[in-house]
Parts: sequence; structure tokens; C-alpha cells
Amino acid sequence: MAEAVLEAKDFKGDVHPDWCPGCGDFGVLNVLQRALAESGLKQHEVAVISGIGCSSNLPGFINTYGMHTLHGRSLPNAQGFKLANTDMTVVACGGDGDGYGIGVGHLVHALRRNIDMTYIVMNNSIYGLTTGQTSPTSGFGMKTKSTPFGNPEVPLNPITLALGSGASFVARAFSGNPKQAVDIFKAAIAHKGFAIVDTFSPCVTFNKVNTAQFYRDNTYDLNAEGHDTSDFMKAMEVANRDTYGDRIATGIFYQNERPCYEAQEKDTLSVALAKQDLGISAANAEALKASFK
Ligand SMILES: Cc1ncc(C[n+]2csc(CCOP(=O)(O)OP(=O)(O)O)c2C)c(N)n1
Ligand code: SF4
Ligand SMILES: [Mg+2]
Repeated sequence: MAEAVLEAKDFKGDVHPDWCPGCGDFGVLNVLQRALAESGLKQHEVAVISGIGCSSNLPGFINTYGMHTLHGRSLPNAQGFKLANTDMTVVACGGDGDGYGIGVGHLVHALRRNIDMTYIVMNNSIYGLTTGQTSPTSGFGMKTKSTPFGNPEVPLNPITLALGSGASFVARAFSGNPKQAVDIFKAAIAHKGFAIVDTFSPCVTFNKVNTAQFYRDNTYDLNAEGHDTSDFMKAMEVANRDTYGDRIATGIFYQNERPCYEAQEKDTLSVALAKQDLGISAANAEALKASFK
């Protein structure tokens, strides 16, 4: 008998999200559930691993394996998980503060390391969970709780950062455009290497500038305009030009097929570490397991 194909609802968790009504994170969760189902995956084949933040609560609301780790530490945990069990589909997720602020050092190395996994950054240009401080993607001059006279720093550009760090898949999605976002998430999951998807996910409570309407009015789909995703220099040019302001590019900026980390470590990773023979007797293995109880 052919195995049943799952639907998005099969990835729905038992816990109802406690995000504010209208939060963009609901849209990202729906898009991820659809993308996993349409990728032909089953719940036990997927792990979703986050840091800390409103967005980082997502693993609690999806029916897969999951980990809610420390602020800025989704990527070390997710990469470790993937290397220990290379058969799994691993999705890291979290906010702009988590990934582009405290966790940015891990991000740069994950981008160049190119382990086969997906990273979804739910970018609302604010620290949502801690009630509205400036984040690395808050606009220059933006007034927030931590910058009441206006943000004195220029925002970080996640796309040029990713491209400049050797990323093999770089994309941007918007929670308010689920059709495009599902296609992007599916492409990211199918990509053999580290795929980053910067995903606009508006915070309705603490960011009154980067609203869903703002993104509806100011984004365009660069892939619909015939962008060549193999052209690195063009990707840099578009990302540099169309990230802030009133014409913001969404879609897949760049993709290449350089070998992923696992392909360079064939000898140790051909059998997932979690499934490798421990080289000890069954009795000793049982004793070892019992010692952890
Ligand atoms: C080491 C550490 N520093 C600071 C915090 C406080 N903190 C929790 S979430 C957060 C920022 C959340 O912003 P973001 O990652 O953008 O997620 P969002 O809530 O906007 O989805 C901060 C500073 C923490 N939990 N741990
Ligand atoms: S505070 Fe903002 S990011 Fe957090 S749940 Fe509410 S709307 Fe979403
Ligand atoms: Mg945020």
C-alpha cells in the first residue's frame, strides 16, 4: 500500500500559539507547515530548532521534533543535531535579534560551513519578546523603546551579509505572501547545503513602521522579473539596492551547488552518528544508558 502523503494540518501542534493576534509569525508557521507537507516529509523526519524570542517559540507549535534553545544559539544546536543525525531534515528558526544580533557570529560561520539545513529568520525589525527595543534590522532613525530619539545606527543587510559569507542559498520571503513563501521554503528545504530565508514577519504590537501593509506596498518578486539566481554579482547588486526603502526585493537571490559540509566528511558521516555502532558490548551499552537515568 502506498504511504499516505501528509497535509499541512498534520504538522499542526497541540499547543495554540500565544502570539498577538495578527502577528506575522502565524503566517510563517502556516507556510512552514505547508512547505514541509508539500516536500513529502513526515513529522518524525523533521526537527525545528530555535533560539529565544516570540518567533523562537515556533517549535512549540509545530508537530515535528524540536528544540527551544538559548538566545542566539539556534544554529550551533541545529548544526550539531544535523551532524549527529544526517538523515533528518533540520530547520532552524528565530528572530532578527536572535540571528542577526546575538547570534550573528554563529550565522557567519554556518553560512560558510554549508551544512545541509534551512534557516528561517522571522524578521520584524524589532525585539518583540522584550517589548520593543531596536534590533539590527531596525531602520536608521527609527524611534523605539531603546532609541526614543531615533536609531543612530544603519541597519544590517541580511542578504549581502549572507552572500559575502559564502552562502549557497539566499532568499527573502514575506509572511503576507504565502504562495511565494511556500515556494521559497520548499526550494530552501530541497537545497543541498545551508539555505537562509530572511522572512518579513511584522510585529503588530511594537513596530508600527514595518507593517504588513508596508511590505505589501513596497515589495516585488525579483524571480518574476527574470533574475538569474546563479549570478552572484547581480544578487549582490539587487540586495544592496533593494533591501531598505520603497522597493524591496523578495524571492531567491542566489543559489549554487557547491558541496555541502557533509560531502567533505564522508568517512565520518556516511552513517549518521546517532546510528553508528558504539563499539561496546550490549551489556555495557545498557549500563551506560542506565547511568543517565
Ligand atoms: C543571553 C540573553 N540575552 C538577552 C535575552 C533577552 N532577550 C530575549 S528575546 C530577545 C530579543 C528577541 O528579539 P528577536 O530575536 O528579534 O525575536 P522576536 O521576539 O522579535 O520574534 C532578547 C534580547 C536573553 N533571553 N538571553
Ligand atoms: S510582540 Fe510582536 S513579535 Fe511578539 S507575538 Fe506580539 S506581534 Fe508577534
Ligand atoms: Mg524580532
